[in-house]
Amino acid sequence: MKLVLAILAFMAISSAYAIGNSQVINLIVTEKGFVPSIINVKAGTNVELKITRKTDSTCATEIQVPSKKIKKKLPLNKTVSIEIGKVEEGEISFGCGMNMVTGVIFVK
Ligand SMILES: [Cu+2]
Repeated sequence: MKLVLAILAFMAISSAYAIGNSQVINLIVTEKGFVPSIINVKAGTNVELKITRKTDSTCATEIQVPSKKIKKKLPLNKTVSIEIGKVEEGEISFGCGMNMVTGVIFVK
């Protein structure tokens, strides 16, 4: 029982979880920007971002992942899904439309 509770607590805290060979990262946009803004994932997995913008007090009303040529609008309080695809070791940066609010995915 204690173990189950520990696992549930871990799942609640962790913003990243793995399903087979893919990883889903839940992000929110707040006044502070992308939360979390630093993300760690495992190389060789398929990465999907699920982003929910929670505030209008941000210029991050869209997200772009320049290295993947991805750009998507982030409507308020709607979860937007972005398939990054299979990732290799390195860094993938993302940001708002003007790249002022940013974040990084570290792939190890
Ligand atoms: Cu911006």
